[in-house]
Amino acid sequence: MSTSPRSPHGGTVLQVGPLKSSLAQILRDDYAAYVLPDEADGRGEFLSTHGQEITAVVTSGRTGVDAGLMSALPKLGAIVNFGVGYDTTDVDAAAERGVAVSNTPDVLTDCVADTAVGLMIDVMRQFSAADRYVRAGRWPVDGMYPLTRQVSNTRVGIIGLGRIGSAIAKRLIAFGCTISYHNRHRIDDSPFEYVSSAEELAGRVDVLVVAAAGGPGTRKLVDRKVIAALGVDGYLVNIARGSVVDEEALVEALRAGRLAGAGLDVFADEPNVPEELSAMDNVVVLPHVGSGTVQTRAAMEALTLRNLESFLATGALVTPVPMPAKASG
Ligand code: 8YV
Repeated sequence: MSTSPRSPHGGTVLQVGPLKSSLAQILRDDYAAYVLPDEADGRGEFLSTHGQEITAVVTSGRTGVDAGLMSALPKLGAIVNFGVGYDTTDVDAAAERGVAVSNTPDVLTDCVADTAVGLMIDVMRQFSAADRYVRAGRWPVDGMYPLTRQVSNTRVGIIGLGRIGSAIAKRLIAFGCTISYHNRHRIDDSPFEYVSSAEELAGRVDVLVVAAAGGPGTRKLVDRKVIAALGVDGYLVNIARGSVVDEEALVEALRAGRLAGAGLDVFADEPNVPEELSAMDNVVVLPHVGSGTVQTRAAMEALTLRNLESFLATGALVTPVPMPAKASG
């Protein structure tokens, strides 16, 4: 079995899960990266033959690296994640093994914030539904489209006032919106009102925007009670992770008319979207396109490669994620 570096940049690289095609090609052509087979049989054979060689993995938030895969890669030093969210990677297991993890922050903030505002306008003004109305030839037959809800000057609550949450707030300030937020911690120098629970925040606003990181700490943070507090005139916008919202409770509330509408870029079981959501005109469903522009994806690709190259050359990542402290003993 070969243990000498396979990549001309040093180390041996493994691609885990599908990646942007130009990135996958660079990994293959310039880094001589292996690709982890999808099917269980091929994967087992690949790992027993090559698992010992791998020093760096490149993956995305869609796939990630779990503890089982990490244990089959004993020389792994870094997991380089394409995307800001890395909830599909087991960071506790990575910390235990001394494996560093990087993501692609900042470069996608503007596009994801644009998407949140776009979803908010779309769901409140019903542009997608009104577009369908025109295309279905209903305007000359049924007359003017029903009136919708004003976006400017509304009260918006943001769950997760990090980079993306703050960029959403900045945009909505220009719309005259009043911003308040809920976060793990109060942000000392924030100009916005901090609300200590998601439920209380939901009860105070017209629109609740979810911008919190996914993972076990935020699982179903927007639960039945939060949705009930948002109420019949409230709108939910989610550009974070489907796991942050109790999707079943959301569908039930929308079906019963207990929520005015929802704008969703992310879902609990992507790419599967509950049929009921797709059928409602007061719901806008997008196929997880938050960062999906040519410019932003190119910047994400470049930052992913900078992290990989830096790790292979120096052992340090450019944009490492904060790691949990190693369990003692
Ligand atoms: C990406 C995202 O589409 O960055 C993230 O966390 O959700 C999106 O920007 C996705 O992770 C790429 O696979």
